[in-house]
Amino acid sequence: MKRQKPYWLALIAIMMIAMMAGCGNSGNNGAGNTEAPPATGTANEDNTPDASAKKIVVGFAQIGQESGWRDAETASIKETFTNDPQFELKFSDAQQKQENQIKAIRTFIAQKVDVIGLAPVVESGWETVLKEAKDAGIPVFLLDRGITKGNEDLYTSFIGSDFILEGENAAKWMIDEFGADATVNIVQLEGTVGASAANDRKKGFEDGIKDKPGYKIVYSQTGDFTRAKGKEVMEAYLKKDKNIQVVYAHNDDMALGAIQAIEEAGLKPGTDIKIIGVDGIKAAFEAIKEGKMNVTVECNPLLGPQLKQAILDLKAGKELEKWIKSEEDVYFGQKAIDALPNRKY
Ligand code: GZL
Repeated sequence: MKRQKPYWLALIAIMMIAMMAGCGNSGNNGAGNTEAPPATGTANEDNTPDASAKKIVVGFAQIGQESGWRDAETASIKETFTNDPQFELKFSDAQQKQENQIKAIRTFIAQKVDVIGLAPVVESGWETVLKEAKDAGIPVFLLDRGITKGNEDLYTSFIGSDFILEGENAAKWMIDEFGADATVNIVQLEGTVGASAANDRKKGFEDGIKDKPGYKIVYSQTGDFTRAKGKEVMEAYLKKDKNIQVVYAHNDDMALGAIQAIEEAGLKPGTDIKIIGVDGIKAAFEAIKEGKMNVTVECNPLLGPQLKQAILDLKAGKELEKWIKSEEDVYFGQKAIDALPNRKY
């Protein structure tokens, strides 16, 4: 009798073809949340990912290296994804240029990555390239800064802080410090022009003082989130006028630059002029301990773990929040001094 080819060979062939068809990028349900990418590879008995399993490839388009906060965020992302064998990280640094971030996203699309992470340097101008990612079925997560409202269908989730609340908290500390009826002249050092973190920290702070007629922002200028520019803007202002009681800087790096300028102008930062920063970098805690700075409103840069969890949740088919918020605090006085030894960045 002619040997029949075992039918099970045909069955394996069919299964192999089915498995091959299941790989590749996920579909897109068009609602901004993308269907979970197909399960890839296998796990060992102890549920550790099998080294031969297809890695989840993450393309991250970072802004640059403008601040201590940004460096901490980059370190968190690199540490999170390079230390986990389930993932492969492709990382790009745009040197503060939106066109470089857009180029990086297009490269990630061409490379057919599984997920794209983006810290958008400014809010506007993302619609075209994020539509390309969506059409390619690649889910996008925004990290730490947002994009123009109305484009929620172009990304899965925004992982980051409530910048309006941070501005409100800065104003609240100041009013508690001086009193509701005080006369206070303020210099505001704004972040990068067009960045959501700058727009919203400005809005929150100005909303916080709008019913306090004695509180006046006598000068408001961008320092582009850098220490050097923060110092430059403060130097120029102090040459014209020294009758200010507060500097409100949209990040600690600009606050630290302003501190240098105030000292070089012969005034005492932290005493003659109160200094308010945002971020909570270690150098700000040290300046508070030295009495040269008064308060830092924390903004958490250690977002790598939250991004990784969101990607795994998406892969598992879970519904994700559109805004995955970071928990933060406000540090001043003895509370800041006590917290300094435990600060991670
Ligand atoms: C906030 C982040 C801001 C920081 C700055 O999420 O985008 O950008 O506050 C950084 O230090 O430059």
